[in-house]
Amino acid sequence: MRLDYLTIFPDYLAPLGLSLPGRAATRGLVEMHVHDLRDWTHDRHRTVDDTPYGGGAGMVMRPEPWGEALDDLLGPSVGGGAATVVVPSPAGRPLTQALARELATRSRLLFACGRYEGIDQRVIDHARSRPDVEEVVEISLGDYVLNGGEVAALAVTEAVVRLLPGFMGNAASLEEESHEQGLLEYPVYTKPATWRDHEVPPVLLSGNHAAIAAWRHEQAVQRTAERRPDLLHPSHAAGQWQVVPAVPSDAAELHVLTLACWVEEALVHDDLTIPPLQEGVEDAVAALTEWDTYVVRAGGRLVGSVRGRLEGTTWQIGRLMVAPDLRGRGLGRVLLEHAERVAPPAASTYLLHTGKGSETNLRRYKRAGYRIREVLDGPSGPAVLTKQRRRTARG
Ligand code: JD8
Repeated sequence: MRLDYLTIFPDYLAPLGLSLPGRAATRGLVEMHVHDLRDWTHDRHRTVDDTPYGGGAGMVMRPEPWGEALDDLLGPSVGGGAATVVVPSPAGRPLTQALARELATRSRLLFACGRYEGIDQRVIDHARSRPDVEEVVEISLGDYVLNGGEVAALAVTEAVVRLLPGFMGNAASLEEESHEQGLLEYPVYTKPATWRDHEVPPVLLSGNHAAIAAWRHEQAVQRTAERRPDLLHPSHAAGQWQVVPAVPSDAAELHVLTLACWVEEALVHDDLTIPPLQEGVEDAVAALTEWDTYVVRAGGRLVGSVRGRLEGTTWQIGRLMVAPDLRGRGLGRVLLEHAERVAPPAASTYLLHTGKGSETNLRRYKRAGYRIREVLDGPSGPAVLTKQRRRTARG
């Protein structure tokens, strides 16, 4: 990923050379270039600001230096493809983990760090019209006023670069993070077990991973309820997703959710031929007679589903889907565990498919014990994954 920064205070961005972004640059994951906007002025005083039309306090940043800088930095001489122009602004979209994940998919980010009362609006309007600009994203760090965009540029850089593939040693740890799960962090502890008469919660010393996971989830939900109830979704509060057998009247919503979930897969693989996108509502109705299908509703909305059918001794699990806005809350894991649990006694192997390029899905299935058995040769594969069924006391 290429990162460019336009600012009148280049030294303010010196931290980019340190710790996380610095390491990413050393490892060739990113290349960062800081530019002084005054280099695109032509008067003796290198003027970048002027008085606001319509009057009022303060000064506004002149459009011309920005225009010339964009011409140079986005021109063919620099290359690197179309850029996403990130404009920190108190009037911007709040920076969230979801937005950071989105920006981490871009090949090039160009940060326009404003000062004074802000940048002449025509610079943003002009940037939006440029063919070498993929998108202009105005971002806010939060509902408080800073004096410029540099701090936000540093924060966005850190939130994005740490998500780049290959950066965080084990990507799995990213998944567990708060905001990824839509919950706040649970409390963490390290040695000594007793410190200044403060004990570490005994469950953490128990070695019982299921109990530790349950305690941590409970702590995360509790903290979120206390500090950020706005993040809590009814399902978190309930802590229980209700997985129930599908009924014929679910078919239409199942069809809509299928399209919503597989359009992403089709885009990843540039393959609109994948079966879920070739089906209509009538196919969803028919499938309910061929597959044991289960759904989850939240707030009356069908937000998740999975299905299974027996082929010999193989329990085929399919169409595991979670509404895009509810990803990262553990519903996918609940649906997969349910699909495995309801497999008939004759089933000794679980089998499922996913796009060969669907990194997140592949990672999740591998973490659930699945292994890639083969990759079919379609545009999106798919990858075929299997897992041997472990017999529990209940068989
Ligand atoms: C960019 C100029 C200063 C802002 C007059 C103070 C972000 N969360 C955030 N708060 N403030 C900013 C931010 C502030 C900026 C600029 C971002 C460029 N200023 C202006 C308007 C009021 N002064 C921000 N991200």
